[in-house]
Amino acid sequence: AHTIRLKDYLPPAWLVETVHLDVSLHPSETRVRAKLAFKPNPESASAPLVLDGDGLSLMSLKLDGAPLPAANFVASPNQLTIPQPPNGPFTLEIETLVDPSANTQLSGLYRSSDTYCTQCEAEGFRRITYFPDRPDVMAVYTTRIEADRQEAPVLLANGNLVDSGALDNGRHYAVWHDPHPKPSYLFAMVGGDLACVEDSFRTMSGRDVTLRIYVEHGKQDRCAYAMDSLKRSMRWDEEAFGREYDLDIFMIVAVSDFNMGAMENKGLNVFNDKYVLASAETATDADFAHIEAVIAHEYFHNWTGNRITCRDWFQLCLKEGLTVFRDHEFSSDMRSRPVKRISDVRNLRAAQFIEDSGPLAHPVRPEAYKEINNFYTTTIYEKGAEVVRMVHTLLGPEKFRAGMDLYFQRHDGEAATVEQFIQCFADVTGRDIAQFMLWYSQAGTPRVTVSTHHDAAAGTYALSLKQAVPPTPNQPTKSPMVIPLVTGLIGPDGRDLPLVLADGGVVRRGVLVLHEAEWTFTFTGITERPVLSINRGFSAPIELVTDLSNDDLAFLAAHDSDPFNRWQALQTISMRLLIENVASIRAGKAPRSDDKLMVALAALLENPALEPAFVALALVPPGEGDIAREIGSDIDPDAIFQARTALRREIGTRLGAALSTLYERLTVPGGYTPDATSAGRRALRNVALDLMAAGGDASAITWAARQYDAADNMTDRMAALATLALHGGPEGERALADFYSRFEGDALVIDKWFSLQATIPQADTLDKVRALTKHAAFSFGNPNRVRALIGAFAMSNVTQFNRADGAGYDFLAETLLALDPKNPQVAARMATAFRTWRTLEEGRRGKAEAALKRIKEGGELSRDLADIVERALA
Ligand code: DPP
Ligand code: ZN
Repeated sequence: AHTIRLKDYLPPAWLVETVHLDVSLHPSETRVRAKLAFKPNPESASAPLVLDGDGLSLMSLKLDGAPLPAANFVASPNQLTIPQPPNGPFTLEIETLVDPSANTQLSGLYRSSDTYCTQCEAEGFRRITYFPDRPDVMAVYTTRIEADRQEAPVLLANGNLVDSGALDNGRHYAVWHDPHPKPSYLFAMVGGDLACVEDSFRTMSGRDVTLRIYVEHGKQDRCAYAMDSLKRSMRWDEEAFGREYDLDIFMIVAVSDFNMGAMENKGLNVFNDKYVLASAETATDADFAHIEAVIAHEYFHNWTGNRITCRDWFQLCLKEGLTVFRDHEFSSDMRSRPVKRISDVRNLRAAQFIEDSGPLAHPVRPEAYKEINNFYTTTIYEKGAEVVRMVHTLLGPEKFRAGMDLYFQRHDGEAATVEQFIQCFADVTGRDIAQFMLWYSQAGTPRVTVSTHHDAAAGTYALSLKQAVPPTPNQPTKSPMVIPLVTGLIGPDGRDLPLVLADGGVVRRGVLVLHEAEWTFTFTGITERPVLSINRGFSAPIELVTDLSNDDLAFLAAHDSDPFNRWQALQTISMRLLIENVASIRAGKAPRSDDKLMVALAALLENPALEPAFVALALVPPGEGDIAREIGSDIDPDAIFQARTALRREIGTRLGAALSTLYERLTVPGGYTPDATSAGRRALRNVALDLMAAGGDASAITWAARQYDAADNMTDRMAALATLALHGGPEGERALADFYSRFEGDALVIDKWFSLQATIPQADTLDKVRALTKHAAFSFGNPNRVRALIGAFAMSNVTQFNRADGAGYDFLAETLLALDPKNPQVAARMATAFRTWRTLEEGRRGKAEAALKRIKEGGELSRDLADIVERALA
């Protein structure tokens, strides 16, 4: 397929001022009449009119009100060209016919359980009508929808409702007008028989906004948390960024078939129902936290994405990285900041660092793509957010806010670039941005190596830093980056020492900035040997290698004023042990245990000053993927699993008494509430239970069974189920069967049942997963179901997906070939499970490569799947 490059960007030759859509909904023959007012772009040379399409049937075409003779245009399903358009403004009336029921790709106009809905990002609008389907063409939309009143009593589109009424033959219509010019990817419309929950919000300037969440009938009682999250998001954006909502109504529609998490269409967000629906009985604490974060994320897009959009898709991080940063900050303010930061970094390492170290690595702003849908990645989103966080760290909160204010003021209503965004921060500080831009253009995770030297006689402490960015696809060599490292030196009494540089320089807010490939910072007035705490709060998204001893790390775990580094210190000690034990296990030797680690973990359990959610995170050893990344090559997933299991067993047995005390003490009184404090207690209690079971404590199985039966909420029930399924033998079987019959009618809960079974690290799991693909509740047509079963197996069951006999790879290959013709986006996303294949030991590597080649040669692949497979093999 054709490669699209950033350097080839040209402004559009034609702009669209207004779009009038008239859509007559029908299950298989929906008629779309689009009236588009074009005008030449004064900033570009005159050119033919070339409109994008995707699988369209053109029914009629008029220019300035008159049918256009066939000789004057060329139409195919994927393009409409008018070689010689008028010299000035003109209108085009395009009539197309689309089949929503046949749309299994879930891009464009489709049906989800009888509801008509749309998904236009990135390039779905061209599946509805011919259009210059690119984000720098921004128009004012008026949408008239007509439908059978019985089939679709609710008719929604972007903006404000301006008209509605009855028609003949049981049909009716609604007209929506959105006064804010927007790119086509933000268009949305919905038609269906939906229930609605309504609330309102008074904005900072005193305007009342109607808030509505539309869901399937009978699900209204599961919207309360989403609605509350929306109101808190609206308030927070006013307080933290001065941003007010700008229409009279804000609507969210929950649908059950959705490729992404949710979509920020102007005034009409469409959501995957898993990020809306929640009740104590059906959603876990993690689900509640995700709902809060996704509701906030989509709402925040109204300013970072919609009011200011992207000039082209290479700038995707401009809206996504920035909006993720904003939703992380929101959740930090709503919950515990340190706990949020630790969870975010854990996710970053488990997904982005892995992506960044393999064949799918790409810069935060890519320079070329074949299929843009494949670039909605953790690098664009999460690393993109880290880059914005570094701007915040480098500038401090006041200057950061000033830069954001300038960005909103300068670019409101525009389609902007990453340079324009960063320039705003340069302008408020007078700093040069050239080197910082490398974070957008260079892929790969920088590795910073730290060595320290204390000279007691001179009272100096030298901190030597070296950075290197590893090669990534098409980027063999790299330049040094700007790396902000929040740093502290901790004295023997556990307190931070003043940071005074020998050259008289001042360290503001503890931020040391590494600009060079190598640099030494020397501090004075340091008479006693301090312990270094560096990259506090994970101030830069880097791999850090230090010369800290395990005793230093244990000291940090106990004394660091930075909670992130307290957690990190324990992770580092564990990682060192795990890596050593992986090597031992492969050499046929027994893994060793680490008394000091156990003492440090025991101290956590006894420290009442620590938040339970923090302790819960600290008790979980580094994940299998992290350990593999740290080892880097010749990976044996079974040895990693065994080393990690041995450590969990050790924690469970050595700390058993303290864990069982915690389990009994930490019960959460009263009924279930999803607040962070209660959730933290449940998290710690459930981690304790699972570690006791991992330690082989038979009473843990009894407790888990009791907890499973007695739970009044999904968090405790699901945690007990997971412990039973992993360690409980027949108790596990019984509980899984019970869970299914309890929640049979509830698809989102049954997804948890599929996922849990797919992630059990046992030899018969693949057979069970194969059998579950035939289960009545499973469907390849529903992305949530596919991700719950196949995605969980391929992405989260490291040992069974990477079976030594290659059967896990074969299963995924077969499945992807079957899924690709139906839903290429989901197939391509799951194919990224192969992204680490080159790091595997030889036997598995060969089998994974063979499976990838089988996919590649498996027939007519979608552009989405072909792109991932080709890059994985390159
Ligand atoms: N809906 C996706 C998101 O909000 C893509 N824009 O990230
Ligand atoms: Zn987004």
